[in-house]
Amino acid sequence: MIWNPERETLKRKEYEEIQLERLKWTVKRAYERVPFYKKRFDEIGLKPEHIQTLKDIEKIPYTSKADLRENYPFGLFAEPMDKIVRLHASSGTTGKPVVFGYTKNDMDTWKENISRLAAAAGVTHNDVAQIVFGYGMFTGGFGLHQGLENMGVTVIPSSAGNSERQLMFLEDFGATVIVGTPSYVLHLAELAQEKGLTRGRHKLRVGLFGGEGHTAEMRQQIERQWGIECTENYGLTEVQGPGVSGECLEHCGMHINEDSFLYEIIDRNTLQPINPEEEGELVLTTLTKEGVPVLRYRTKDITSIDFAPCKCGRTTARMSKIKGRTDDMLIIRGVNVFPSQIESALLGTPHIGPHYEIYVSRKGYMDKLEIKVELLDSSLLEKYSELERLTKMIRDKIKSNLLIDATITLVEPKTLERFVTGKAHRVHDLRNQ
Ligand code: DLL
Repeated sequence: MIWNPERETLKRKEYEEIQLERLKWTVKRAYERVPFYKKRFDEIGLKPEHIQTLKDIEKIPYTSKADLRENYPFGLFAEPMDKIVRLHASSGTTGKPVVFGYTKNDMDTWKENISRLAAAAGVTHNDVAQIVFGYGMFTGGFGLHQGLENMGVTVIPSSAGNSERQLMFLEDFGATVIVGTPSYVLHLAELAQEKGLTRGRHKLRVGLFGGEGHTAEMRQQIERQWGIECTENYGLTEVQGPGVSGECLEHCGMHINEDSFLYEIIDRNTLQPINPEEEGELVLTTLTKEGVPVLRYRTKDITSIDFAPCKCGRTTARMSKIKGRTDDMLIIRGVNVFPSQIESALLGTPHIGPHYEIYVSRKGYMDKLEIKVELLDSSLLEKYSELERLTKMIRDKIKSNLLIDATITLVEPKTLERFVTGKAHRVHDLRNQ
């Protein structure tokens, strides 16, 4: 079902008209109300009136995470605090986080955007959704919560962690939809299997994933284990949280809420805008945000845009699966490697589970890549020749897909870390320590 046919099935020209009108509105407000943007514009002699076409957005300087951080806590707010009804903060690992405020209208738009992506995933008001995203300053829990409740879905706000209790709710409350990071839903699937919580005892049918990437292989594994169909959605705290885009059941990219976000794709090296159908870094501009408008934010996420019509009937442009973040890309002996490429190469290999850790270290001038992979069955550890064969198979696969030699270490089942409260952290780059 299309949640808002009036807004999700427009002609390209109609989207562009809405975008231009809202872009002008956003730029004017940002210039007049946020000293950071005024200063940026004034430095290069740019005035809001200079933005007359969508392409004119290229005149505006990019905004980076550092710019946002420097304005901690409320420097970027375009509304006084009495108009702000909610605060969220980005999950900064170093230094100060970045704080975002939402007005009542921002909250309504957010709900609408989430309802659209959940409807695209086949969720209806008859569903019972268990949200295993963390609540709190992270936008995942509350973001999905509001949008699902807006649709009339019964929401179980169980948050992340306390996995045994999660499974009890899941079974006893009859959840039909599970909402969370793929890594945590995978962990719950394993635990469910251990506890004999199989189909019949649970009613799950849909998984709504987001907050981190996962490969097609990882998704298949989770779908098989739970017996569900999954879609993913994308977003980031800086421009709203979840709700920027979401996949429909055709599984051919994530439909962008084009009336809320303007997207550009830029070349990772030259930082110049490129044809959005080519792969590059996603840059986003908010089109409706009152609390904290954000102009040309460099997301660091690598994707491309598809304008071809989708069989689902929506006409919104689609983002391809995020290949990785520019700052997660590893350069190993001069070769660019995204962790998602390693995951793709690993999963689908017999005898190994979906858990792995990547270690990159340096000996002298030489980079070393080690991949720890969990075996599905520990009895294999006693069969030396089979272990050797499996190790070689994985090494060869990595070599042929990524052109790098890796050391493969097979470890006992359930010995690698599980990610029960937040996003998965599988890459350890030890070179700069
Ligand atoms: O993760 C917002 C969100 C919550 C989106 C729940 C979807 C569902 P942040 O914590 O600010 O916000 O992290 C944003 O997470 O720049 C991407 O690198 C990554 N990310 C989010 N969704 C996806 C996805 C939320 N579907 C950062 N695929 C983004 C890949 C994703 N990466």
